[in-house]
Amino acid sequence: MAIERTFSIIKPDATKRNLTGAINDRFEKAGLRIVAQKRIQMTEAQAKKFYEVHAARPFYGELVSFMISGPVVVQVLEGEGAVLKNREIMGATNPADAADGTIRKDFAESIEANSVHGSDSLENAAIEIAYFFAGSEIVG
Ligand code: IDP
Ligand code: MG
Repeated sequence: MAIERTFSIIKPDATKRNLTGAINDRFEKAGLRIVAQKRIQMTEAQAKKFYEVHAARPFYGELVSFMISGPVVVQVLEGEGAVLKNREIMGATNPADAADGTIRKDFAESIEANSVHGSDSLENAAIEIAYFFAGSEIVG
């Protein structure tokens, strides 16, 4: 498999509980390299645009409020098959369905406050990375 880059967010529920390092440890132990990272307070406009694909879903408004309820850590992860690998490390959206040893199984509070975001395709990864990072901020 090829070396890929994927986009990751450590969500407000996790930054609030001081889990940034514990989550990053999962990525690094699985062979993903953090090639860009910054802690930011997302604006409402940024969160709305980022989750625009879910605009018609009943949870959209609450999701946007949650994502701006505290700081997040946005990241670029690089490695062999990084997009799929990160989805595996994260686990299922609902922590109740997530496999043992995944980030969401071990850390998520609920289906909404589920600790991490990860791109679902290589195409979306490129779009999401460009939304938060300049090329010069990514150092492989
Ligand atoms: P994903 O993060 O596993 O890719 P998506 O279906 O893309 O899951 O949903 C985006 C985010 O929206 C989820 O990570 C979660 O925070 C939130 N979310 C998804 N489904 C629900 C729901 O049924 N209720 C509340 N929040 C949800
Ligand atoms: Mg998704």
